[in-house]
Amino acid sequence: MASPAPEQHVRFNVLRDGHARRSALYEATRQSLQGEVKALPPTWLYDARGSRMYEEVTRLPEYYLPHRERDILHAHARAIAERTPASTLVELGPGSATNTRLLLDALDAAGTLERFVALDVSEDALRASAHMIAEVYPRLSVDAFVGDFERDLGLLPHGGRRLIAFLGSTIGNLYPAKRATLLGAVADALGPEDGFLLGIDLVKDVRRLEAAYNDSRGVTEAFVRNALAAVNDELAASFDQARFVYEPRWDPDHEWMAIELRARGAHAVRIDALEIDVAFEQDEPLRVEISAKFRSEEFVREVEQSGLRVESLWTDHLGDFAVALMVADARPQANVTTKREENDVRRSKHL
Ligand code: AVI
Repeated sequence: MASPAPEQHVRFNVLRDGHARRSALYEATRQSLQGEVKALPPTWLYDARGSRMYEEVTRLPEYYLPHRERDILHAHARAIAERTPASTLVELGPGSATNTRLLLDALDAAGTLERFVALDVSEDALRASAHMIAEVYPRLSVDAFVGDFERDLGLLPHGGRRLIAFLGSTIGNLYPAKRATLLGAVADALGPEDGFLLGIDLVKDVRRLEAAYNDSRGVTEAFVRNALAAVNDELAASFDQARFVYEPRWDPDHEWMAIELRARGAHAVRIDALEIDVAFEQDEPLRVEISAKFRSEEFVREVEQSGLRVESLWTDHLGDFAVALMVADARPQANVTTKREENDVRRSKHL
């Protein structure tokens, strides 16, 4: 019998109406541009064009993250499927879901897999990946949710044994306080038999880190600059690309890449839809995102304070990247703060 057309077993759900999502983004944009360090919410990076550009980033040789994560999943997906014989794989922010397929293959081979649930802000990327998965795994039921993993985790379907995956070190794009909130929300959402699989990028040689965000072909720069183009298009803003220099830099105090554009000359940007003018001084940065890098031991302490317990943590042969398999910790939580967290909280209070 021919396999059913993908449309028959992909269900799309929009968790917040478009209007509410847009107004929350606009308000966040206003606040971020008026903060001590001017910033844009990273959501602007992932419009339809930006999501396509990001796929190109993930194929760059300098951008080692997805390649190293793939190595780890190649080596350990089977062990993951054995330890968490999930009937549902939930993926937060799957993008093109390339590495996800290694998990789906392993769970499929283990014979437990029935359902794939994906949650992503980018509707276009989500549609493409959900249909791709439905086509490659015709026996799976696929539920795609357009939403925000920072807010909508509790709205995802429960039931059966779930493996929640958050790959690609996307967690590094959250500031420490939001990271703690997300980890706590995951811990709350996990049932006693569920697992949580998290990909994290590790601290390493600064030159390699900076090259990963400043590739020789300028693909990453174009991806980041697209955030300005998206704001110009949607909010009738006057960002002039020529008046900003792309400048991703390693921040050793916070141990994150600060991905910024620096103003070339003092000037003001008008944002008609928000009815604001944003004045930039000469060399003032506009932050588009951060990408935190982790140290394994501190990371384990950090997640333990969020109510999770690390069962396994695998790294690739170069020690570039790690994948951690966690479960909800049934024990009461100790209230210990690591040195790095104290620093993060102190230094990023204004953010
Ligand atoms: C999505 N995220 C994990 C990427 C990162 O590495 O932080 C976003 C990115 N920005 C520039 N290059 C990649």
